[in-house]
Amino acid sequence: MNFPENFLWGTATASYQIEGAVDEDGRGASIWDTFSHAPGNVYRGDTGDVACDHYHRLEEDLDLMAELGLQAYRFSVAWPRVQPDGSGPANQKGLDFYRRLVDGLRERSIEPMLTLYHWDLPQALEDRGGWTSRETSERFAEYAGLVYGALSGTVSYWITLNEPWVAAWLGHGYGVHAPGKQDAGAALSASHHLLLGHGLAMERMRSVGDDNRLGVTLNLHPAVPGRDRDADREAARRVDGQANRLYLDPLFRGAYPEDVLSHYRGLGADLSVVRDGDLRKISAPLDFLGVNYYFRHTVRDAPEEDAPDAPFADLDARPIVPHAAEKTAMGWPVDPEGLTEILVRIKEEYADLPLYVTENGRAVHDYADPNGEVKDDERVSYLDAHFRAAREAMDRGADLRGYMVWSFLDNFEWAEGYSKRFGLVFVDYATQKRTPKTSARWYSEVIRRNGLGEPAR
Ligand code: IFM
Repeated sequence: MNFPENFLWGTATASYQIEGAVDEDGRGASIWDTFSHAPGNVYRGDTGDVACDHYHRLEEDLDLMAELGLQAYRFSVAWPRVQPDGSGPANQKGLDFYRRLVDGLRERSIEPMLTLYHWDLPQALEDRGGWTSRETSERFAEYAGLVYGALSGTVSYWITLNEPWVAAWLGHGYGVHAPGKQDAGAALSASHHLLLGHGLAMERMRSVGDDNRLGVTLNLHPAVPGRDRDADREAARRVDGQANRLYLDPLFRGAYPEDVLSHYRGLGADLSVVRDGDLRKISAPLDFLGVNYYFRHTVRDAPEEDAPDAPFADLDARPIVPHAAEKTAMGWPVDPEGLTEILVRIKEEYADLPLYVTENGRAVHDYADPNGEVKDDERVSYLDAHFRAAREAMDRGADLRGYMVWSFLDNFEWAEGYSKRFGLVFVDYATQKRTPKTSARWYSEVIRRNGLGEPAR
């Protein structure tokens, strides 16, 4: 099974999850520094203070990427390295780090794909209302302009936001991510201001006139009823509304889905922060859409559900994981067909534009065996099945141009700390030794052949 000649194979990471060096070279505090240091928020009290120490091990990590034959690398810029308190002139040392990263990638013929926001908001902006405040959208555009001014000549792929649903709802609705709020109104307002920040940043970057490709990354999940009942079908529609359409509709149709707004109005939460002209900016044309895919939501109607930290409880819905499903170490069901569905849906219902899988991968209970090897056959078969599902979507007309496996390295998995490993490369956090897993060697071969052999079992 082959892929088109220019198909881009790579991996992805994010700043707070790998960099460490949180107090160096003028970096300011982010909401994840604050959140992870507050007791009870992260498994075992883990923080990103050191993480994979990538900030100090840049050359070694770049060499490893080259050795594995990666063609692309998606990373994120830490806003508080560039603007320690979220506004004003750039901190040159912060920009220098990303300049070294990008130059190092180019020297090794690896295409950089840059994400401007992967959740590490400067704490100083949070103190002024964070994403519930319109000012943060404006500051984000200013920050985007600074990074673009410094790197637009060497980076061709620009992603404004990573997974605005997660930042808005896990951060402000259900409180399991920074900044830890549990308030549907705050989640709606954060959603809008994130999208507005995207629109303003796009405008700012477009005005420079460089011939780069600009897009945004959404986490998308098909939502299906758990049982053959109208109540479950309705619950799946509500989940689809909040998880998918609340982002796809404004980006591609310039409007918020009325059924979602009406549900939240019933709970006393609204989108009154929207101003005239915002949706026009949000729906400005994209050069590509980044899709992060992990699993499908199988949903039951659950009117009695009221745990404030349970995603979708406010929709009277509960996602279930079918008993028979294969599950990852996160407890997420393995469901490659969902990737085909979501890629085809974008083309059929929204727009026929270039797509990139900007994240996909699985957590495994990895360990180094007595010979020092990490044999993650489950990850190999997971990726093999998902690459085939992506190829199927292409055969059905989706314009998929590339695939970034999550993740290059094991890293800080947010509220799960270091307990969950997603990397192609194993990280021994005590020594920072990197060991490519079986999946890393297998992926190198996929890239070299630009295709797959017999299905992995
Ligand atoms: O680790 C995260 C990443 O930061 C965003 N997408 C999902 C990954 C796995 O949970």
